[in-house]
Amino acid sequence: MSDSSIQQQLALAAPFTDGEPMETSEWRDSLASLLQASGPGRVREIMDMLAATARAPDIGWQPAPGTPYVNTIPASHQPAFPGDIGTEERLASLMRWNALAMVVRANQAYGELGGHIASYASAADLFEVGFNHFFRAGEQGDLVFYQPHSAPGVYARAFLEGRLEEDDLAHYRQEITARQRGVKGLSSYPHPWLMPDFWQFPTGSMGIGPISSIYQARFMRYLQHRGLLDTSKRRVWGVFGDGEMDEPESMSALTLAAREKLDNLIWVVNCNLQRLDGPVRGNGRIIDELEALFAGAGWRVIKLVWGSDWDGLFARDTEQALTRAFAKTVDGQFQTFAAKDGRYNREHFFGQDPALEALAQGLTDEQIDRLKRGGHDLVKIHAAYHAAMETAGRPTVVLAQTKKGYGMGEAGQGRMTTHQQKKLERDDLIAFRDRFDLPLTDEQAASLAFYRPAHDSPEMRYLHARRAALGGFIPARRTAAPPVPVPPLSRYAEFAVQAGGKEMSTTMAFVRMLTALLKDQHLGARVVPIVADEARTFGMANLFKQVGIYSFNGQAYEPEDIGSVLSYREATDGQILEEGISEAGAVSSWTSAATSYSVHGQPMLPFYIYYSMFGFQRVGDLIWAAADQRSRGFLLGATAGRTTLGGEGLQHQDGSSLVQAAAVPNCRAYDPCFAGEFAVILDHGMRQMMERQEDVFYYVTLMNENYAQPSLLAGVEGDLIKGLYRYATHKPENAESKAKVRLMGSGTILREVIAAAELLAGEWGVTAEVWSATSFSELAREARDVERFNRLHPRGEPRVSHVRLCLDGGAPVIAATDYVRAWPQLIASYVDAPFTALGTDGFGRSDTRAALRRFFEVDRHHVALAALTALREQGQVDADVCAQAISRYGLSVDAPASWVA
Ligand SMILES: Cc1ncc(C[n+]2csc(CCOP(=O)(O)OP(=O)(O)O)c2C)c(N)n1
Repeated sequence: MSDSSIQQQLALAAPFTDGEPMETSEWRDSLASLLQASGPGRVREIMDMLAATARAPDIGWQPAPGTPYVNTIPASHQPAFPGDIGTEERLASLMRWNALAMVVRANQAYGELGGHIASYASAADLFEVGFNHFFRAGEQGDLVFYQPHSAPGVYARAFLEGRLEEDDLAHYRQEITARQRGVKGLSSYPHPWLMPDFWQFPTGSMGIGPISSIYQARFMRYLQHRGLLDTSKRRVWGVFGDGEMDEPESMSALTLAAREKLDNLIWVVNCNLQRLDGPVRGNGRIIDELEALFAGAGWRVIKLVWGSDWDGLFARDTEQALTRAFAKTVDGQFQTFAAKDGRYNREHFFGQDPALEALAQGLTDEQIDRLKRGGHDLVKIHAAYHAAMETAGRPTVVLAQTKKGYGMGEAGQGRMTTHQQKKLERDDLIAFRDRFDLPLTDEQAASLAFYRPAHDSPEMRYLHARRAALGGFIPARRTAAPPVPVPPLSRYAEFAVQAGGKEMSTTMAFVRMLTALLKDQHLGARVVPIVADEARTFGMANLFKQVGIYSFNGQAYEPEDIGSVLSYREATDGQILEEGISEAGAVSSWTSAATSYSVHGQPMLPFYIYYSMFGFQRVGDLIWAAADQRSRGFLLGATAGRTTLGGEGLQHQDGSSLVQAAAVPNCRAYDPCFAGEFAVILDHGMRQMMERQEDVFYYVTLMNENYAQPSLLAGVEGDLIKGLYRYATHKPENAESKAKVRLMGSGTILREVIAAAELLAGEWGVTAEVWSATSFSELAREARDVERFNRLHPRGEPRVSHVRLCLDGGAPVIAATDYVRAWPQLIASYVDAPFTALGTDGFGRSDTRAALRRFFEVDRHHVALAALTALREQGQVDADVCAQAISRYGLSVDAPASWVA
């Protein structure tokens, strides 16, 4: 270490002056000589020893959580830059230009399209160093999560790489028009659903990218430890915003990443100090705050604050005036410095102290203006990434200081409004051209011409050579994976299909099927059971011992229940992902497994089972992102329904997850009542996803209510999958009346519906058909298609939906479920008969199942009354009959409705 470097390190303590300066100085000197004589290792030893002493209770010393506002990697420790800086800077400038041109063009043409310039302007160099030196492509490549608002820059690079054409760029944010014109069209943000060959991970919703990246890194370890795939050389990179770090999801798994020693994970936080409205921490320093947070969570933190041209200033700054000034400057002020010119910076930053003034003396205003922040300096960025790659045993975060809207000059750099700046005037465009020395005429700049150098130009040869060395282009998404054979139902679900009246809950049936599937020769190893601290609730404790709980470091303790057959077993090759009380984490794990077919070419079949209330309602946006990512797997909403989960009450009883699931285009949602129905859905789903490779996933509810399970009726499988099949017809014995109703139910309420049909036939002389509605959303989806087809083909043979086919004729339909009425009402407009929906609208509460069903008016008596009422409205029964039913069944007519009570 050089003398000046030692001085620099030691002087970081310089601001701490005290009443005994001589003594302090002696301490500092002795540390300096120790450093010089014995090196940093010895200094660390001595400091550890002193720290241990000073932490004694009667001294009570605690280390300050942060380090000064300077680069973690000193100039003296930087590796040589392995590339051609000039070429890389020129390429970066071209990407900046094309990205900007893409956004401004789109908004000149259609002001409503939106788009962002300033985010990528700040992140361009962070990306470029990654693309030129670190992000590896191919089967053994890295996984990269891109800051969403920087998407234009990623497209601009793909354009230079020859993967996108001018026409594609010209259709940024115009996917529909583009397709009509036979060009690609570029999605606003990374969306695998919209660009399935390109984007791998959706990051448009802040916080989803960060948490997903952690669980992806963890899932790579899981694949490795289970012997399924060698992922040891691969890394997960995430480039995120400093504002984005405010999201709870961004933060929630930091300790997991450190605990599991995920040194395959590198985050780069683009600290441009601004978010959408203004500064991220105007009155503080976000980099320092994040440093303390990440370091506390166990990450390696690399601060990348200042660029190379500050090195000389630091070297000359013997009084540490810079460090002191930074310690006093808050981000709101740093932002103002970014927005203002060199002269302002000279006056207001360097002018605050004679020592600083002296430092700036040799610099012109122009040079001061061009002093780079760390995140805009390729050499410094490379040094930080290089150090991150060398880090063993923990994840790394690079906190890179940048300027938002870098290079946008007056039009945007550091401006409060820069996030949404989408239009630039002619002068601004020409100034940008000059700022980045772009090979464009005034007219080309003003008309926003895209620019791609000739194929054999040095820049293009360089760009291609770099990517070739790193395995090819990224982002790139693989769409196909090897199919995996699914065993016949009879092998794992015969007990459910031929249940013969045996009592069990559908949850128990699922666990039994899962246990059997785990033993299947082909599929078994690919099954990933996932829980968020509820395995025992769902009767899955037997799996702990059978397949083990994944733990990167095995089991370092003797479990209390070691002798038991259900013993708690953690193992490096454990198969269950036990995520603790983090639904966000569990669903992120699920997504990692559910996209493994694409991300790793390894199809996996995840089953995440959870309290249904804590699914779509709690982590709906993560599920939406999983859908965008074309996930394949099963989400199992257990303890589902609002009257089935008796005593748990308001925050546990779920009445709406199915409605939310219905709104996810590639989610197939089912609410089966019987174990045999569940088995058919499971079989169908597995074949669709694992064999036929369709990009769908399943949400299926499971109940904890035990009841007699009938055998599956013969031949109903097809209709059951469509969402509706006839289960039974109850006819009155001596039927005089021709009155007929169709009763429909799903989940456990089907049993009340069956009982209501018996009442109607037995007590009221009404013929009642019972229909098991396994999926209102599938019925509605198909009916919607049919309706649309008929509308668009007025002369064609009209099609008939499954709902219509099942429910032809005018007999009233009564649908009752354990969910809000909106769930059965999904099909209301496709039914050609009077339609009554009963449901559990309102807040849940604790009571017995019977009391709850009475309260929500979904019990057999209310179903029967609803049927009689529908017949009354058709003039088939008298009002007296309904009144009699109310009185016979003791139904309260004054109680407030469940949705107001
Ligand atoms: C969950 C969510 N909330 C809000 C937004 C809207 N939004 C988009 S970008 C942005 C600010 C991003 O700031 P930062 O993370 O600092 O990134 P920068 O663009 O400054 O680099 C906001 C609030 C979003 N995309 N996702």
